[in-house]
Amino acid sequence: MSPNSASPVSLTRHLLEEQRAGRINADLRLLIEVVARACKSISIAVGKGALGGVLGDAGSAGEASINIQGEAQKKLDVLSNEILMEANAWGGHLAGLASEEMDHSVPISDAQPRGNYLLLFDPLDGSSNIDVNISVGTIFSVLRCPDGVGQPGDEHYLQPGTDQVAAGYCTYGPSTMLVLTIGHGTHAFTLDREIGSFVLTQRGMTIPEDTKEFAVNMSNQRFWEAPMQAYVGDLLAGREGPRGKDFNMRWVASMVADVHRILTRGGIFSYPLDSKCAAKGGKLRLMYEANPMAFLVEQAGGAASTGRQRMLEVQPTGLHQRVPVFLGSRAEVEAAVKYHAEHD
Ligand code: AHM
Ligand code: MG
Repeated sequence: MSPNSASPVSLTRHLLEEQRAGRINADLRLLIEVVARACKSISIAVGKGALGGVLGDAGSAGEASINIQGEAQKKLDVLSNEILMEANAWGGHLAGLASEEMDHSVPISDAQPRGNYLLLFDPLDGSSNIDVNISVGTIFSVLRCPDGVGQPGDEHYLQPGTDQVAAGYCTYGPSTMLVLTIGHGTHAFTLDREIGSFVLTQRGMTIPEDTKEFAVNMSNQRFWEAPMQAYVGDLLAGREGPRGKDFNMRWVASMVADVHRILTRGGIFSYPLDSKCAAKGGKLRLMYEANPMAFLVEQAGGAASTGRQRMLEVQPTGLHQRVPVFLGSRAEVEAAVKYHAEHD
């Protein structure tokens, strides 16, 4: 097929065009290609399901394997982490990597090809859904390694989300899709399984400003803070309540799938502070989940907040720090933030 404008645009061509336009350098382009390749491998492993012998918990002799988050790991959590680590450690574009599944970041050793970026990832988000064949995903974020740092430690990753140079996720659902931003819009690519490449299927995703759909785990309602109680109470009151419209609710319990729906048709996603997770600061992780999603959502015209602060401006204090999350349609996120301001 001739490379004219009507032919499908592969991820490779899209990134080369971004490089030619001066929006990305060759190193970052190649780093994203390596991440995308690793996601293809994860997609294959996830897609095999029970036939691949990869379902169920990791660990042996009845002993569950527990990660740094205190959560039992699935076999596919471990496998996905290994795939991303192996592909990227030798990619030549990184100074270090950090994963939701590992206690500390890993610097690229002198024996390996080295670059200037830091990669953070949640290798398989929503992994409680694996065994029931519901969408899961990989989330990633790219930062610059600070100048003059040879072997980056955990502290060098503690940069606010505004410093991200790229972020994205790959969703393993009915189709495998990669959604990416390098700070110039949010674009979606669908994996063409026959030719094995990601093809641009939505340029410039745009989240509708208003919505009638919210996503939250309602079973936590009694543990929420007062502003969240008031906000959701008014959503549930529907057209007779102060919001004056009926709201619908959706909750996949896979952040990637919930955020993908919101990027596609609008909505608000929230995982607020509750008395169960208050000591940890929230449920979702700032560096591996909230910041990359906030970057993607803002680049699609939406908003992302902790309820009290713009997500991307939070100064991280720990690699595995947790935060409350509200993101999606701009006007709805602003409404949720207003409830917090009024109740504080
Ligand atoms: P994980 O990284 O351990 O998979 O946890 C994150 C997931 C998100 O994908 C999802 O939004 C949330 O946890 C669901 O939480 P809950 O089971 O409390 O509804
Ligand atoms: Mg996760």
